[in-house]
Amino acid sequence: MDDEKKAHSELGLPNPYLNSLDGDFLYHLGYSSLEARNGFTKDGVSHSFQDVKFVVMGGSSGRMRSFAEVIAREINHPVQTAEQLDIHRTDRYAFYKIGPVLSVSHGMGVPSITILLHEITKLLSYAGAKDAVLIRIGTSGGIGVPPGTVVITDKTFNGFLKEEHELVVLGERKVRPAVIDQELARAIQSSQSDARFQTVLGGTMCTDDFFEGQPLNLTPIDCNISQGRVDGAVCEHSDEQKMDFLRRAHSCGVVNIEMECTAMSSLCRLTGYKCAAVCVALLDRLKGDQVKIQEEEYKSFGMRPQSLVASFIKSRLSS
Ligand code: R2B
Ligand code: URA
Repeated sequence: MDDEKKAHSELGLPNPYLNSLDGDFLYHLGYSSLEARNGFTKDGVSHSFQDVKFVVMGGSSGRMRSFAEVIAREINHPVQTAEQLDIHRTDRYAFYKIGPVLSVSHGMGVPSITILLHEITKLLSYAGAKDAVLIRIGTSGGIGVPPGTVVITDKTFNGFLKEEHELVVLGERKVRPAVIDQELARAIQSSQSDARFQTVLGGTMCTDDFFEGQPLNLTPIDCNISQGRVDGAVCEHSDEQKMDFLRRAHSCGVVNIEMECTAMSSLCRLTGYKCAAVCVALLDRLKGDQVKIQEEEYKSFGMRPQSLVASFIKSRLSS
């Protein structure tokens, strides 16, 4: 189907085939379109997705369990324990509902977050929660920023340093714009209440691999060095090439590297949801590749995006 002629479904999502589905089962979440529309029951209590205003996503299930409790405290939710807030139906993604906030894990990398984004945006649309915002809280490798800095993404780049997301559909390469909401990024930065850490607005590069590069039929020298690590099980580029690439990325405005942001920004642009990425830098990649961080520091760094996003949600809910 031609991009320009693409019809929207009655839901407002850019897929006309959704109109003819006789019920839609969101297989990886374990909820149906009927439950998204009408609500569901847990422990004898009725819940609805219609009131969802924020979907906070992060790679690990533990982080999203922690965030469920953090946000419950911040917004004085009547239920405060993760066990009671837990609404997961499958083992694929951790899933908590804290009033108007969903706390969901997305796993590692573009394929994993993409599946979640398709299902969660359908869930929100079936429920009529069309103005919900999606925020990824995560970890990343910094470029030219000290470890512990929280980066709020204002541009999302792929491994070619383009503000695009590439995918292969029906045997052909498809390129979609990967742009992110500036106003939301600035609003998150200005809601910081804990002054014990630095935040920066900056570019985030999304890669399909933590170590070498993306699994495309290109040599790394074609500039697609991606995270460019030289400490993977395989490495076919030199440390000098890595440093050249990281410096080039930095000169394009990239201040951190992670593995999901272009998929999120491009899919959210198409589905009409605003999104943001708030990731702490665990290391400065200009100084090395190994993530050698003490457990206590890792935990405290990991809490920073949670604290910032909790302040943002609290301020939005009280305004
Ligand atoms: C950041 O950290 C993970 C890899 O360690 C990945 O999910 C990401 O984006
Ligand atoms: N996550 C990444 O994707 N890269 C890093 O260097 C650290 C965390």
